[in-house]
Amino acid sequence: MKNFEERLQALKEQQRKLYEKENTPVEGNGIFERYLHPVLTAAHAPLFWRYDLSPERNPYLMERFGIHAVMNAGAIKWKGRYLLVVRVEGADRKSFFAVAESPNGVDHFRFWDRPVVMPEYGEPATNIYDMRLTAHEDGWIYGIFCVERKDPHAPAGDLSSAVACAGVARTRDFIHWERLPDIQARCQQRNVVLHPEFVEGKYALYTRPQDGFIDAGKGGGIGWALTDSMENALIRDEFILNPRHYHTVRELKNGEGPAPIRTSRGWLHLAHGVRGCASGLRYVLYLYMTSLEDPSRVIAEPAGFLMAPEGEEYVGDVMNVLFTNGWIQDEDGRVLIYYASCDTRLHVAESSVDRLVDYCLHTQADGLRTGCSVAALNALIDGNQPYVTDSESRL
Ligand code: M1P
Repeated sequence: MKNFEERLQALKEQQRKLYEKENTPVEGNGIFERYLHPVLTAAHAPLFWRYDLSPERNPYLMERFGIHAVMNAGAIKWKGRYLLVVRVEGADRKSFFAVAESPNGVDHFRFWDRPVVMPEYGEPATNIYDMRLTAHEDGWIYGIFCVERKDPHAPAGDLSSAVACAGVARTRDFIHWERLPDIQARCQQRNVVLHPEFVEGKYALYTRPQDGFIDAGKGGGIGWALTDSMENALIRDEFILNPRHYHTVRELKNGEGPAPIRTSRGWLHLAHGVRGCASGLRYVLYLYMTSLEDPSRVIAEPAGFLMAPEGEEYVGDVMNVLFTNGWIQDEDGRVLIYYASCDTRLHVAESSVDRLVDYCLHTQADGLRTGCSVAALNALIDGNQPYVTDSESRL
């Protein structure tokens, strides 16, 4: 084994290379381009988070605080800076938030020196995760995130059942967070997202009501609720705007991703859908649009998924999972989609508002049965006949 100083130099060199690594887009399907490398991994956590750097206290230069995974990040462009509020998971399985910053949104992400110290509300949380950021027209930047505690009513010996609710905090600098009361609701809530504008003079929330235990497949789709205040947010009258559906990518559950993007044709929404299969749950990402006049009314939804795991994205802590809760729209219309694979690492894909709107408005909707899918394919082939005239063009 190398001595302390040799190990430290080797670790620093490794870290330097990681931070300097450039990312490049990979030509894709026309809708978006994935970038070659993950934007953040557990290895991006600074050495001074993981190691006690004192040769006296830590002569073997051992890791003293294991960082296991980085994933599901809220995202925002703030004062020209690309910021992610990342879910960081330690070796102890607890998640916390930490801000990572990049000059361009696709590489050179570095964590800020310290993790977010999120004030508690009520009984201290066992775990917090998956923050959705919203720069609201009221002037605050809100973060809504999942707060989990052990179910106090779980039978003796059941150490898995949890109670989840939506925690709320707001900030103006991403360092100081004002914790507001958790959102009150008639049932458990996860994947709650704040709409960026007032609707009928109220705050509007995308919700995911969960009757019964979390992960039991009883999540009721993506819901919609209005609340008078975020200082005491209450989900009372709620309806489902984007339900689950048999034999679709969101058969088992779904949840809103980041806050929607306003476009000239409607609100653009990114979400995740979950279905069961022989290898467990499969999480994919999908898009839909709602009306500008009524953001709770769906006006377009392409069939199937926008993104599903590919290559190394299949492999990790929780296999077969893509998840997103952050995207950034640049002034020129570029859209950066931050997505995690297998609850392990964070990636980016690039598209544009124009392309995503085109995809939503011109991709066939799910006909919900196989005959409709074949009819849609045949319509595409019919339209292509003038272009497939010889063997060269019939590729
Ligand atoms: O493990 C996959 C995801 O599972 C949960 O998401 P949801 O409630 O939408 O199914 C969350 O724990 C999420 O963080 C995680 O990525």
